[in-house]
Amino acid sequence: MTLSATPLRLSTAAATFEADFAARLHWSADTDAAIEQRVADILADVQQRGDAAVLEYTARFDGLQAEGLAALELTQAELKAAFDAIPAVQRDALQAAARRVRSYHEAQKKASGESWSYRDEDGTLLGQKVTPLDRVGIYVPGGKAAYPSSVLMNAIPAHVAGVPEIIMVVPTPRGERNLLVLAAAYVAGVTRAFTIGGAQAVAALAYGTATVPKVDKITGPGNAYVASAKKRVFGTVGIDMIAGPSEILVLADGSTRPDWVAMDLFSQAEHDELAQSILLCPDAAYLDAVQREIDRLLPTMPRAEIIAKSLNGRGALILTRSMEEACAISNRIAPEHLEVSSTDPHRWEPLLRHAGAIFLGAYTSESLGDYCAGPNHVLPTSGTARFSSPLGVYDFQKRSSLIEVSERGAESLGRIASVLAHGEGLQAHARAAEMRLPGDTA
Ligand code: HSO
Ligand code: ZN
Repeated sequence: MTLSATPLRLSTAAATFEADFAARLHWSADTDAAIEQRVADILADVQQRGDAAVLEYTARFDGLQAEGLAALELTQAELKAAFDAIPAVQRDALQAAARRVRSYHEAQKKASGESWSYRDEDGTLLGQKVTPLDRVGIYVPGGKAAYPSSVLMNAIPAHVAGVPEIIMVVPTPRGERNLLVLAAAYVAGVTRAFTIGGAQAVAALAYGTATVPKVDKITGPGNAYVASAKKRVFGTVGIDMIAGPSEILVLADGSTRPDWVAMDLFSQAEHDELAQSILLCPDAAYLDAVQREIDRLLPTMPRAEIIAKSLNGRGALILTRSMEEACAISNRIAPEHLEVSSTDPHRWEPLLRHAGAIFLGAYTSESLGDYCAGPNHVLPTSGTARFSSPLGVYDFQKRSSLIEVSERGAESLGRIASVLAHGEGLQAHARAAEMRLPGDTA
């Protein structure tokens, strides 16, 4: 059987458009009750038995045995050795990517991650103090989704935020290490690393064990077990988002080479059979041209099977009546990645409100953003870009309000607070404010 990939063809002018569009966008992120139960058991077990439980699960699930959990820690020397062992081109590429990702996040910190304060007319000081988290855990998947680039994208913003301790966990089945992942950990400034994974690693980070220190927040993608574990430990620790399958939406005015666009659609489709690639364009002939490139290029792809499943199951080529309408549909989808493949991307950008990352112009392939442009590649998926943002320095910081009331402020604020406190029936609150008023004698 020869593979083919034929994304659904839709036209906004068709009467059935709304129904077809809704059916194509819909997917189920249903959690499996059996997985939920097993994860709950693993978490409880690690919480109770600590190191011993983590060791047992690691032996059972990853086929990795050790005398004690300490033996599963990678030393800084081992991370450095991994870096030294990879080819020089890879070392250089990792470092070049890390430099750009660092600069971007430093700019992000400057723009919105610094403390601030002001004094009001009574001389009262009001402000916000920004502090980094003390210790964070970064989950790095093993197996088919072991991405060194994701190590950079999680660890660098934490580092830039000023987090002093970054603990990485990475499942390492049968002890076979992924050198590029370890090298990325070295480049990104990971503090400690353990070759453990799954729900047991999330539990170790959330609760702490004799060997694995308890962290304040866990970030990073993982399989269904990891996602379920992260949801369950939320509250005990902070977590980042729970990422769904990758998505790309290309808004095209028909001016970009169709093979470029076809390959960009492939680039997210190759992540996952459930990934979603959508092309919106007001020119039907251009959609035909991209389909021809899909047909021509697919057989050349090592991951053709995943790409075909993704495009056939969730892909769409949508003919719109205008670029304006294409922008409106893009906003409804709120894609993780949005490419504006146009000769005039700045004309359309102001119309685009909901997207994890917006890539402007024909040269801005989404894949450059995945690796090295600088912005983070951990982005909101499944329409959550309507209300959430890329992973950033701000995810590794928290804010404390600062208040210093002057003597005059105690008077003006005290009168307001006293009235409201009495209204709430809270006498101690009222008196605390009143006692600081001039002439209070009671
Ligand atoms: N596109 C993925 C990130 C990634 N791509 C890692 C390649 N490596 C996030 O949606
Ligand atoms: Zn990608």
